[in-house]
Amino acid sequence: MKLEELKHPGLKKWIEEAVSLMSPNAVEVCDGTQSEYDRMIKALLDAGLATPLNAEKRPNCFLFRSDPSDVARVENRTYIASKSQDDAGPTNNWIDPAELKKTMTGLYSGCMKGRTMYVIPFSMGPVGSDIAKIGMEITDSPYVVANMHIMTRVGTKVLDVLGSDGFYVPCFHSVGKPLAEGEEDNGKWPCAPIEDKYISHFPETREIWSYGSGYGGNALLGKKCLALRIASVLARDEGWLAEHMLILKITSPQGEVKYVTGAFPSACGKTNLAMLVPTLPGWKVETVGDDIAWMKFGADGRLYAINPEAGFFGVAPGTNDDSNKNAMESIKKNTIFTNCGLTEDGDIWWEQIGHGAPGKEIIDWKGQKKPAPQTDKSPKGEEIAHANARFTAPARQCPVIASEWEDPKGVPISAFLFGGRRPSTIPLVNQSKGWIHGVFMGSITGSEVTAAVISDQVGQIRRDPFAMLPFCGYHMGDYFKHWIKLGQKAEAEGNGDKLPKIFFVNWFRKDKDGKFMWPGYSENSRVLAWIFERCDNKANYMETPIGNLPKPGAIEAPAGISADTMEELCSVDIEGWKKEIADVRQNHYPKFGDKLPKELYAELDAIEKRLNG
Ligand code: SAT
Ligand code: MN
Repeated sequence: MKLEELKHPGLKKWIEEAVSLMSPNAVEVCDGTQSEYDRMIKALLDAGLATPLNAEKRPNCFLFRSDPSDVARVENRTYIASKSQDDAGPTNNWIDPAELKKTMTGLYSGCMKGRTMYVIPFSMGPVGSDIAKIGMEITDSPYVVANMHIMTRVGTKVLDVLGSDGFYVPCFHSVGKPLAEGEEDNGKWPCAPIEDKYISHFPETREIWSYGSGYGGNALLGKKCLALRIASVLARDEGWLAEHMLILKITSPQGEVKYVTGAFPSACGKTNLAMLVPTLPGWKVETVGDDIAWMKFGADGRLYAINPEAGFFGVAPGTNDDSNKNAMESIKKNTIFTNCGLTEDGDIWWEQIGHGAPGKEIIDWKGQKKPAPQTDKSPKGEEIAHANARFTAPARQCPVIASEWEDPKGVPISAFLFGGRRPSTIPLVNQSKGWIHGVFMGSITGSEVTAAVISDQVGQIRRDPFAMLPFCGYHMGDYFKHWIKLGQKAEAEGNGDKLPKIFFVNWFRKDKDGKFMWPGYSENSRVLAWIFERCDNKANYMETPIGNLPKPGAIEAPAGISADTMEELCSVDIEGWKKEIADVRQNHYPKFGDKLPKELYAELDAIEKRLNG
């Protein structure tokens, strides 16, 4: 589509300004069609950046290898440039917006020479949904266009909803590698050196400016940048919630349906939980979303959620038929793979894929030939796939995608789950005593640091409140306050009983020998069933100082788990909790200074008193 055909004068002007700043060879407005997708892939094949996979094994699938300096989100180059530093808060990187725009305008100047500028009109959420938002991403990367086709809804239908004066979030993206006359990418992933990479957010003007990276959340700007960092600010201002949460549909043996969302820090198996295959007879679990939930109150006082995304951008290593059969099914066709291994028979491979690689040799994520692994493991430091290798797959290909996953009005939420990797202290499941106690649970969410992460912090809890620490576009203390206020408002309006119930879960308890006490994965369905029934005030529970826990026998033990283990998983570790409270008081809450809501300190005091009482 041509620039002249656009019906939105503001949009046209914005694009024209970008063209004069970035100097591309050509400009294309994306229409979102299959032929456009195919054209992007063709351009990437011609540039030597894409490898087609075996068309019989993985039809319409392509493998990419990024630059070793460009393999993940770069948190230390990610900025929240609000006018006042205090609005960004202590947990975000801040630069004055005027200064940052000056620096980045310098970088953007002529940055698309030798390349085509693509303008991607995209909708986060079903096109035209009241909860959805429109973004416009200007990019010089056909890889980004192809990924955005899968991850969001792209094209002319979005422009139709936008009309001549609709609101959109303007997003600039450039890989930061202009091409000289006659120069081509020639198989080399284009990006800028780390010190020139910027992933910038301007909350007041609702803008995103990204430069220098072509990878994942740095470049696919609908995901973490728009759907979380900018959307969290919109949600604060407009009275809704933009959360880093999966969305599940649960059906009981009686055919009753409930929807729950859940926030978990990275590496807690969120995508696996989103696609769980229940072991509990008669129960059914289906997927609405695996990463992000946008939630608004409906006229009936209930909270409705949509998945703003249209695809999965999942971590490949560790995904196999046991850990996530439904993800394995979702990536059988029409999928983009990035930084995976390439087998002799033209298929992808990664660590813990569930089998060795066929033939004699394999090509690793850096493009080097290595001996084909006989098992699905590799020695540390010699991985074939990068640890953050990804698949980009359409959500509609998931065998357990819920039929209503694209319902524009969203699905009514009955429960929120919060959880992390906690080898001690935190029970298997714990229902909050009320809304603010639930906000407290969200605020202390975190995982214990293992030797694999940061050596000098092993054993400490790395808190990731609401799993939003890298994704909240404003001060986290104000974010807690926003959560508290939403609950208070619902209660004041007489809708307190319609608020989702809040639960703290922990699949990762270990015994004294360091062995996991709970099998996790499919067996988590037992916990989901208890939660489901608690939402109707059913299922046996006991009141404790830390919340409502399942009574012994309320959750039937999975095969091989003793009654004693179940009891330990569902009991209060008084001494452990006293330490937890002290850690929150001394090391966690003070980080947020004056903005930490007093209601949360009161909650801390109340729990401590009950533990001592
Ligand atoms: O690269 S993404 O930000 O999209 C994925 C992630 O880091 O969670
Ligand atoms: Mn995520």
